[in-house]
Amino acid sequence: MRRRDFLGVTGAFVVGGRLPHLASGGRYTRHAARPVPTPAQLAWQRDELALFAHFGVNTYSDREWGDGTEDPRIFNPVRFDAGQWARAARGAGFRSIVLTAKHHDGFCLWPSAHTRHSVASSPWRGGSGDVVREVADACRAERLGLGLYLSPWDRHEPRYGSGTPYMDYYCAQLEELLTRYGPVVEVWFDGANAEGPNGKRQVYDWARMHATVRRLAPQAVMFSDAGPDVRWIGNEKGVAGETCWSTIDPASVPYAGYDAPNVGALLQEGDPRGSVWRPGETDVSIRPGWFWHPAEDDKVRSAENLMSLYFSSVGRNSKLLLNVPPTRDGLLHDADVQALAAFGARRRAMLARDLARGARVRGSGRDAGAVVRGDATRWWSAPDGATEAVLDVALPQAVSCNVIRLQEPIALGQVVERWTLAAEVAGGWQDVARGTTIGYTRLARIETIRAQRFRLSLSSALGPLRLATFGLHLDTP
Ligand code: FUL
Repeated sequence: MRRRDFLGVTGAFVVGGRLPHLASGGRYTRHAARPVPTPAQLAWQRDELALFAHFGVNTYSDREWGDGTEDPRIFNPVRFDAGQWARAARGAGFRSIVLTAKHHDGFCLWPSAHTRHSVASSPWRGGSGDVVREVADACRAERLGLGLYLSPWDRHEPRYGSGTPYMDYYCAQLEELLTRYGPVVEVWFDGANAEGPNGKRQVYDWARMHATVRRLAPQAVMFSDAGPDVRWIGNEKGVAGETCWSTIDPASVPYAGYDAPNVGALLQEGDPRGSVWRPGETDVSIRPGWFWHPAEDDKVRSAENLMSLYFSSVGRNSKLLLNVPPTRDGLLHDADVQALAAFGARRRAMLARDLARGARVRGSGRDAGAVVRGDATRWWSAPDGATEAVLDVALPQAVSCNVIRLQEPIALGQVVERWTLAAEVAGGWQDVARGTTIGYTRLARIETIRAQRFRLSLSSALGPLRLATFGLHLDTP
């Protein structure tokens, strides 16, 4: 397909600064157009790692879900230091912190003008503290983005279940959060929707919630099972699908909290035929619970375990949102800080050395050498119309590696459906890895091999075939 064909067929660029849609033509007949990410979705994905911080009255009551009757006076993080959270996050390679400004119990970590159920009624800092402000300031100091979780389910607020009056309350709180604390990069909507203090259930006005965020924080991505910008990955185990498309059919998960037998798998894998770009976010906790519990101090995931999570989330075209819950002191626990640091060091060491960098790459099409230049914004393109292609990679000498890193230039969409990697090892050519989707990043772990020549076969694609990165790494404990 020639470039002018697909511009001519659609006849237009997409509004909002996006790249042009890729329309059908020539031999890419399965789809009329491939969705592409917005700049905010692209930036969100390239960050790879975000830290989740569940903090609130549950931290003191030792519960996972408060029932809304908690006395605000239990909240007193006497050694509170958001700088400690942000430094631990930054040092381990995380790029943002998503804070539970309000969880299901309704207690607000900022002094909201619309309720007394907040830090203002706690003894912390004599009732003049503001957790959201201090986390926002700490994020700015460490050059981290700020994300906020505002639970729609509110088990304290009497207006919950009343319809519009509760939505007025909820949106007024969103407005406080999105206007007082500087730019917010992510708004996290939880789909939980059970009864409130009056035994009534609230019908959430998602359209109004989304419009409020778009108006006040156009730069933010919104997360929920149903997006609209970023989707839940369908489980809390830290596992994206081996096959993971960033596209989905919006009708298949119409609203957050939607329950159907196949929804988990659908969110985990996405849908190659999906009409919208809605990449998956993998949220998982470093401990068994989301909130801090003293009994879980010896159940913190190890660096090895966190590496596995990295491979099963970021390495499968998702983003990792790792929860590290602050303690009653208002600090991250030493065990968690150490695990984060060890994970960060190991990930950095693995990525710092790309053994394929500068290799000689042969393949038909344009600029095969781009895949080993370490610049994900440049790519190799297979010949027009090709839905399969081979890249031959020859290194100056044999290397030992156990991780393959592939990236598509996702600013142009996601198309690869199947790939195989062969290497010339002692006994001859052998297939060493194979997979389905690539997307932003596919990391494949293999047994350590020593080889000098590799052959990547891309054997099926839904649109123009391109690759931005072919990387080889060695991950060592
Ligand atoms: C769930 C909530 O019910 C949990 O408490 C936690 O916040 C998790 C991230 O989302 O839906």
